[in-house]
Amino acid sequence: MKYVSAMASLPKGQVDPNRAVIDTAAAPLRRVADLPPGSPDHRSQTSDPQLSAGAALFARLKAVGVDYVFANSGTDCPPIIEGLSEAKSRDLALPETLLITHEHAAVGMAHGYYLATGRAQAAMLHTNVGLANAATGAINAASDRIPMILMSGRTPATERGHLGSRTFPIGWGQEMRDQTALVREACKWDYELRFPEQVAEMIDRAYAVATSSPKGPVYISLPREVLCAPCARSAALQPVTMRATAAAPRAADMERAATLLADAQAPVIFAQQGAGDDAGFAALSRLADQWSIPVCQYWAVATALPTGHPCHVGPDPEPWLSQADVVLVIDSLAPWAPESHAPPPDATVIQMGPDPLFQRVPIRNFKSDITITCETSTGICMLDGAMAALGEHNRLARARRRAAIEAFTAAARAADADAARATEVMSKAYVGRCLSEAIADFDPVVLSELGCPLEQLVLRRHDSWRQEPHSGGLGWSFPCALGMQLADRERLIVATMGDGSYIFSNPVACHQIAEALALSILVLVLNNGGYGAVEKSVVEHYPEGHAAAGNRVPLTRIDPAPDFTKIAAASRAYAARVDRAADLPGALREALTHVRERRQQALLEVIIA
Ligand SMILES: Cc1ncc(C[n+]2csc(CCOP(=O)(O)OP(=O)(O)O)c2C)c(N)n1
Ligand SMILES: [Mg+2]
Repeated sequence: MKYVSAMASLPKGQVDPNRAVIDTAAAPLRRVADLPPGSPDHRSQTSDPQLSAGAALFARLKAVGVDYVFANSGTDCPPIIEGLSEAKSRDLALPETLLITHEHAAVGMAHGYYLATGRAQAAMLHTNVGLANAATGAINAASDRIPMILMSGRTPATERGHLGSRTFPIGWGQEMRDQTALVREACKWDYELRFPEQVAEMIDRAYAVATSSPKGPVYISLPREVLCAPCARSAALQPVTMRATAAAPRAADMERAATLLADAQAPVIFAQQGAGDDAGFAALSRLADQWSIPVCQYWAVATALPTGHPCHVGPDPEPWLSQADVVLVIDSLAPWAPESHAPPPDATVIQMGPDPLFQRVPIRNFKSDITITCETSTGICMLDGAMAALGEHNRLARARRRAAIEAFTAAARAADADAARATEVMSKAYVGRCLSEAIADFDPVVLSELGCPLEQLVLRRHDSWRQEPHSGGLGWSFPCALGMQLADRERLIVATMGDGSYIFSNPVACHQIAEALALSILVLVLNNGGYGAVEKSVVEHYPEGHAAAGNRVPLTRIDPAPDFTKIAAASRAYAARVDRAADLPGALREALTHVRERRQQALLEVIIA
């Protein structure tokens, strides 16, 4: 049944008679059957091919480049589900739509899919409640600057009289004054669909804004009556109207940065978010190597250099920062902790990246003498080129630095190896080293959410490691791994996480999704019986305090713990528990056999100190 607006109520000359227009504010909707036969409104509704707005929505998502809509449905969805079926029956090109059984997982999968492909995806959520479940994932996506289109239904505005009006109490129960407020701070842009014919241009704009630099999630709210209304098919299928933009640096700033770094006596580079892509990774490796500049990854989220690179000095800003004369900060939210570290007051600090001042963060006062807005990889490549053009600068200083860096990294790697020794109760370091050996022959991606430490892994690619975003919304790594595996079924994806983080991920939903979509990831749960990070934080704040003096720091133990292997086994995963250090290498081999050869998801619960 088709509904159109009463066009008589719209000012003359403002309406394209070939389009169905809905004016939700002013005009009551009328059924096509109620229009006088032969009237222009009736003709425009019956002779012009039309689509429901719900159908147009999916076709448009495909047109802009969305491969998957990670969806969780609800009573706001009839026009969406009907629209999808309608679009299918009309042979429109559509994205894959997947039922994802928890919204947190839906957004986490879009996050992982983007990391694996560089292609932004969409999540369809149920009104305010589904959106609330997705909010942590949206905060994480914003922190990692992951573009995606988040959409949720809006409870019907009308209480009667329209297709899509409220039908039972949930229509009132889910009403909010400002539904978008649930995710607005995590989103770059948001909009509530008002007219069905806006669908195409709204999606074009949403996608272009999300994927423009600095990238991030956007949100669209979709009222049910508007989705039920028709729009012109031709408008929905017109060519995409808007394309994304990228950041480009000012050449003069780049040259100044290159000269400063080349002339420096004690330069240092910070790069928390990695090097952007293969080209950026190779350029940073070359630049650091040729100029003998230490690269520090304090609280790394992604790898910026191969882990074995001679200039990869690890996570500690000392001794480099306190002696530096030139500091290059590449896309790092908090490159060091001002409470503990600082560059000398006269050091020159260069900050570069897609949003080098992190403009949405209210307080972030890291000095920036030269500020360069650029895509990370492009900026590194340009800097590498500009420095290479300077030739044989500073050769003596480079050689001196090289010797100091190599002595430092040799000692640091010996200490890492020592920390990874097998002990009676396993450490995270030991698990990390065993994992690294077990996966050495693959081209893995390792995710760590309070899981295996970067220092213990041998990694060679820019995209072979991710840590949880700095927003710290736990439960991120499991769904992120699922999204990565969906994007690349041949790659080995290993999600390593704490027992707390595993529970935050809604593991029942995640294992169900892995089975339903045949995503054979390996999950390592490092079980220390609770919230080790919280406990550590309490003891560091109050080393002589009452909490530290007691047997147990309150509010940090998961006791009794569930049997993690049974949660996985409920979805027919391969699952095993490892208590003894000596058993871990064999257990990893066995789990990998299931993952690689039998294409079965696997979980190892590893008991650690
Ligand atoms: C959604 C969410 N809730 C709570 C926290 C606070 N938090 C930070 S670390 C942590 C403990 C994590 O425990 P686990 O994953 O087992 O790692 P562990 O610290 O024990 O190594 C918690 C609860 C958070 N970051 N995110
Ligand atoms: Mg724990």
